[in-house]
Amino acid sequence: MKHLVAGTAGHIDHGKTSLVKALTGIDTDRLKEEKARGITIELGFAHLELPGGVRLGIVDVPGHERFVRTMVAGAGGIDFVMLVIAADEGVMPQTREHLDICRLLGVPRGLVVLTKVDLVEEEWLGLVTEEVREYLAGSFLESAAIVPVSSRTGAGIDALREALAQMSRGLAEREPAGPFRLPVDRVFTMPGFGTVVTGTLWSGIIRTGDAVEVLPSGRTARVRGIQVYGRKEAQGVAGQRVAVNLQGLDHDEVTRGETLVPPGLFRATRTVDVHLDSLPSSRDLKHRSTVRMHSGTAESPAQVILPDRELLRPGEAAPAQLRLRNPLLLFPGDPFVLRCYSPATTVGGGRVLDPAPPRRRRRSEDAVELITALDGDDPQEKVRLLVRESRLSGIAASEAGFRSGVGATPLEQALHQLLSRGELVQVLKEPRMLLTREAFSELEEQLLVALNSYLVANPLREGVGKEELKGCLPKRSDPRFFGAILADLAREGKVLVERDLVKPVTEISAPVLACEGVRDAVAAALRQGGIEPPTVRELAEKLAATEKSLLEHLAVLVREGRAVRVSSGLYYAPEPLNALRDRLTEFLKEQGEITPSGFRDLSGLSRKFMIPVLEHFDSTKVTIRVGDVRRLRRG
Ligand SMILES: Nc1nc2c(ncn2[C@@H]2O[C@H](COP(=O)(O)OP(=O)(O)O)[C@@H](O)[C@H]2O)c(=O)[nH]1
Ligand SMILES: [Mg+2]
Repeated sequence: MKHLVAGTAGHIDHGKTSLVKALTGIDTDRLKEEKARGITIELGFAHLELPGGVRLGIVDVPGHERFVRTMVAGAGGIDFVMLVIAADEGVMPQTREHLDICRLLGVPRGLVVLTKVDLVEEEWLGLVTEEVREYLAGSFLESAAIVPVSSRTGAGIDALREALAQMSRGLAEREPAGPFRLPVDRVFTMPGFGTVVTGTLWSGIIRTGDAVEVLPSGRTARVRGIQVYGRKEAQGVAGQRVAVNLQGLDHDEVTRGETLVPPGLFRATRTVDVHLDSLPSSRDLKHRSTVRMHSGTAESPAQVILPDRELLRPGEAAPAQLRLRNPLLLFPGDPFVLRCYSPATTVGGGRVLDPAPPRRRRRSEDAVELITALDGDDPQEKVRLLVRESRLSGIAASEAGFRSGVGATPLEQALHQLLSRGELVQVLKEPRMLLTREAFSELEEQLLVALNSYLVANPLREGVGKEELKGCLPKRSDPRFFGAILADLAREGKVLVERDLVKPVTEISAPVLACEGVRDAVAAALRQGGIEPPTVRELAEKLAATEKSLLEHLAVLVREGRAVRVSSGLYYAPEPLNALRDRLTEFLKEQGEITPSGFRDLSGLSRKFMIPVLEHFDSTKVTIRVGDVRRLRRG
């Protein structure tokens, strides 16, 4: 059995509800007020079986201009439209508006039913048919069948049933792919059962026992039972009209406009990027104007942001951002309609391109490029530009899929290409986070700068702790990116990672060398030490630095003539060392030679200093060692 859903459309009193009754035997005007006033206020639902194994659900919509919003709710999700035009009146305002809405909602096909033919002459019928044909020229119903009927006499109803069967044969059932999605169009309570919601299932399969989340409210419930066209079923499938009995939810806790989805997968949004078509019959739509957005069974006041112009003229199309007062659950590709407040007319509509874009600067070329790509059909370009827009924050692969509407398989293919070409970098596995190569390099750069600045500020350290460096990532970036960035820096030989410490590799001491303050401190410590200065090890302890970095500082001080290397671990300030030399040469001039213990007495140095100093004077050719004594070396 093939399941399809058709919707009625057309001006009030043109005979839509009567037609549905003539076709199905079901009176869809159930409300007391509807009976009393003879008009449709709420959506009505009926169904019939057509030859060829088709079960056709019919959504009967109100034609009154005050209830266009209800019509929009009913027209969402239909497979084709029956445009009802009374033969005695012809095309009227809501005939036009409903046809516009169907076009904007992307209803793909339909047929036209000329009703009340019992009220007109044969000749008049010919004229009206011609008028209707002319009116439809250029629209998606241009070559649709026009079927004359009378619901009163039953004339033409069989022919209509045949036309419906033929149309249905040419239409494919919806693929029940993806998670289920049921925009609620009615809520009521059934004595003994509790809350029941109905709707046209847009995608997936909903089963008895399923957990559901109601969005945007976020309430959860469980499916206690399902009916499809009045019959109990274990499941409802995309394209069917279903009634779902919900457990754990009062009837006032869910309303029309909300959507049932599996829990935890989706979120409602207040900002959407869209492709916006303005109706040729509408008026100028200004940047920042407030309209009403209708999509599925939901609606919200919305502000229109035009990123690349001030004004959308009738008949033009443009990228736009809609800022919604109420959060709605929207998906890429969802059709929508925009209506003005006063007069309450339909001004345009289009398709959702990105259900969760950031707010951005207007006139951003990048943004327009992204929206345009999302409007196209190149999954790779969509993904690439979404990742580019995420800049240093990166974007999860699943989010790129959600925002672009690119399905799982094409998404994988696109990612595979982009990653293997190196245009994108995966920085995290779970969730799978993506950055562009440029953003990744920028983060690497920022870490290197942070590392260097740290070493300038802490000149006696030779590296930065990992945790400390991680904290240097920009706030927009996820600290969890750190691992991938550091690994890449190490792989490229830009840093050395030693256990918990990250060190620069090349020109290791450039920032350290630049630091005058540290060297001043070292030079001062040596001067203060006089003839018994702190050793390198002691200096390192005192200044909380590594010996390695101190040796770098000392090497510079030696070059600058501010320190003298006496042994590998001992440096002197020049003045006290020169004083020692002077005293020694004076002594040797008078005495000729000196023993180590003699030098100890002369200088007052302890053994620890005395030997290296004596050896230093030997190597600098002040003295010459002869056996156990030193003599002046004569140049
Ligand atoms: N003579 C005649 N009257 C009709 C026909 N179809 C509907 N009507 C009448 O037109 C009025 C409006 O019909 P209804 O189905 O409620 O129109 P809707 O507003 O489009 O749903 C009612 O009084 C109907 O009885 C028809 O085929 N022939
Ligand atoms: Mg009606």
